[in-house]
Amino acid sequence: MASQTKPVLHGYFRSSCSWRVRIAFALKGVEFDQVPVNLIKDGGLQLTEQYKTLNPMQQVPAVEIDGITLSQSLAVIQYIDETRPGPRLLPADPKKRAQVRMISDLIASGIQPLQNLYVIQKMGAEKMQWAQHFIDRGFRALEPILKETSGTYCVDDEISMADICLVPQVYNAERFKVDLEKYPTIKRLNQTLREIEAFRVSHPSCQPDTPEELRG
Ligand SMILES: N[C@@H](CCC(=O)N[C@@H](CS)C(=O)NCC(=O)O)C(=O)O
Repeated sequence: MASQTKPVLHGYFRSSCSWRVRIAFALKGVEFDQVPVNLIKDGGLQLTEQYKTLNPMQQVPAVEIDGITLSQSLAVIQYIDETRPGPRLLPADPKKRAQVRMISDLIASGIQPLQNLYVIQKMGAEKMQWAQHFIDRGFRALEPILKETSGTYCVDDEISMADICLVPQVYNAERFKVDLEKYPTIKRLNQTLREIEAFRVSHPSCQPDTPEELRG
């Protein structure tokens, strides 16, 4: 049962996993509060003992919602979908639903963890090449899958959790200077999705903790 209290997102403006959750809230029209967790300041506030009580993995996001605390953005998105009215984020059709999960997992398990801050910090001077390599590897797999499953959006013509995962991952790819021209379907879907209000209001450039110089 959805409580009257607003959910609280503990996140970081530039974290792709926090952005996923912000998009899901926006698509469903759910108001929420944000508590910034600066992943860089003082070595990373996600590593403090205090934050560890919210998410023992010491990563963002963590979401306080309906009396529970959830981490893992895909679990959060699915909980929001199951408890809030508004457009469904997973299709009713089992085949399409499986395709949405397949694409979401490919990004959330197969790409993002390999270019996450904690991992690339261990790579020293090679961190750019490392991140590019694993994003490229994932996008090479994602491109033919999306060519097959997409309509206007990742799976057919309904916005879903797959789209919620795709756009923040493309943002990361751009940060790490991956050449998107090699991935025309990914590029097309990203361009279409970026025009949608829920993706725009949740963008890293306009969050409460976005530094002045990165605002736009
Ligand atoms: N599977 C997790 C991954 C969370 C994650 O990797 N969060 C990143 C930001 S996108 C993080 O907190 N990184 C901090 C660190 O690596 O120390 C999810 O989907 O929520």
